[in-house]
Amino acid sequence: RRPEGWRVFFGLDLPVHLRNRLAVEALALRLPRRVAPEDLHLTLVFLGEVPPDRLQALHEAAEALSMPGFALRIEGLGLFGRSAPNALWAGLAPEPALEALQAKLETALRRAGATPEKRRFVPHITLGRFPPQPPEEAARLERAVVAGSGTGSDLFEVRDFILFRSHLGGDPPHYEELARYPLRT
Ligand code: 2AM
Repeated sequence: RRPEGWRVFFGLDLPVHLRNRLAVEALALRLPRRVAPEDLHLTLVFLGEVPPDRLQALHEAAEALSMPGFALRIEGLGLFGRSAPNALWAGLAPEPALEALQAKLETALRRAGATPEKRRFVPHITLGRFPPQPPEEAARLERAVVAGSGTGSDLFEVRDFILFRSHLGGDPPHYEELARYPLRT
């Protein structure tokens, strides 16, 4: 029997003006389905279902992290789902401090008993998740991604990261902030 768990992940939120800007961009892209502006985020480590009694150890591991703040730049667009895309996202300019935070957090969470899946970290902000699209719509989205890849570059300060609980019950899912961890050395 699968243990009753909370679906949780660690991530970053975005300043409201950038969420609004991305939401407008998502509208202009005419995505099959969009992520609501208040739900836009960048995932650092996805944990999936965690039994509530294991959460405290993960929370303490996150609290013990000591990392400086940094700046990120939203840049470019991308698709997931090679031949039949099922998500469109905004990318981030390469930032070693982000890679370092992600790696340190993942290592700390593993030590605290979590088992995040070992996928390569591709920093992204999902603007839309949708059923795999047929060739014609796939081609349109690919053209939009190419056209949008040089545009929209926004710098923002990352001062903390967040433990989110994901509620799948509704449509769209709702992300609840459980805890926030300041970045400091
Ligand atoms: P996505 O935006 O690319 O879908 C909550 O589901 C967050 O965790 C989303 O940002 C999602 O990424 C991310 N995530 C990473 N791995 C996941 C997985 N295996 N299942 C669901 N969400 C995952």
